[in-house]
Amino acid sequence: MNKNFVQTDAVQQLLDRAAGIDREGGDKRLKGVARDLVEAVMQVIVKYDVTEGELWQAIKFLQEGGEEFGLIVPGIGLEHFMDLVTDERDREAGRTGGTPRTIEGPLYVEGAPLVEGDDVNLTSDPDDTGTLYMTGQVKGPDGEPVQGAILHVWHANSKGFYSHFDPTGEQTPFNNRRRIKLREDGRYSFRSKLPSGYSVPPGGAADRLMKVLGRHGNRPAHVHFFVEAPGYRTLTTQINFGDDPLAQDDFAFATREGLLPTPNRQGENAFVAFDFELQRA
Ligand code: MBD
Ligand code: FE
Repeated sequence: MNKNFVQTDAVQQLLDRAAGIDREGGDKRLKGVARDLVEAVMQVIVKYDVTEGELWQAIKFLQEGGEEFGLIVPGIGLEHFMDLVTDERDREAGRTGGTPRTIEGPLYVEGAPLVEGDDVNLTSDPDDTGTLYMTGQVKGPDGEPVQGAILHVWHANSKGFYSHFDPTGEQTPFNNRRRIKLREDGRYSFRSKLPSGYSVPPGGAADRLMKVLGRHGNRPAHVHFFVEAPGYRTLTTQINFGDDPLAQDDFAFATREGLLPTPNRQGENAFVAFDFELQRA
């Protein structure tokens, strides 16, 4: 059919009316967003000759997959796209430098225990893996130690499951999740049971989507961080293990240059030294 069909008067009028653009009231910005989103879907329908049956199949997928949108958004690259958008906006504003940001993902939980000291233990539950030892320092743009920092850490257990989201129901709340209050020198050191990579729930919406795209829903072993301190911009980031086979094939596109340390493995334990550099607020 005519590739420009969406541009015809009848369709353009339909779009304006459907988004309430021809009326008073409502939210002006959202009207524009809604209109353009629907228009983009219409363009896809025309380009791919989508049938009515296929449209309803897609709607059914969206309805059933609702609970897994938090996984689907990183899986289709949208969450990492927002990293790239933020980077670009920063460049335009002349804000550069510091540890790269990368996606938060859907598995952070607020309110983890606040702990302090050296070599703090993040793991509450027994686990059969070795131990991850991490050390480093939070610094500012001039190499100065950042004072009053809080390091939020969260990661999966040896089966790739996160507390609060574990289908086996085996983990106590906040296992492998802590907020670490850092000293005035910005240094941190913690130990935690070594995480395995994450996989989306088998047979779920994210898994089915990955399969029809000829992809997989797996992530390399990784550790998430927020780093916050007064006077500095909060950093959302994570490290992915550089020697994980999926280090360059992360279904969530979270791995970035500068965030791929290779652990120093000794027996079943692993040691990672990693410094964070924050931008000033
Ligand atoms: C994860 O552990 C994760 O970090 C992301 C981004 C998506 C799914 C699972
Ligand atoms: Fe994760």
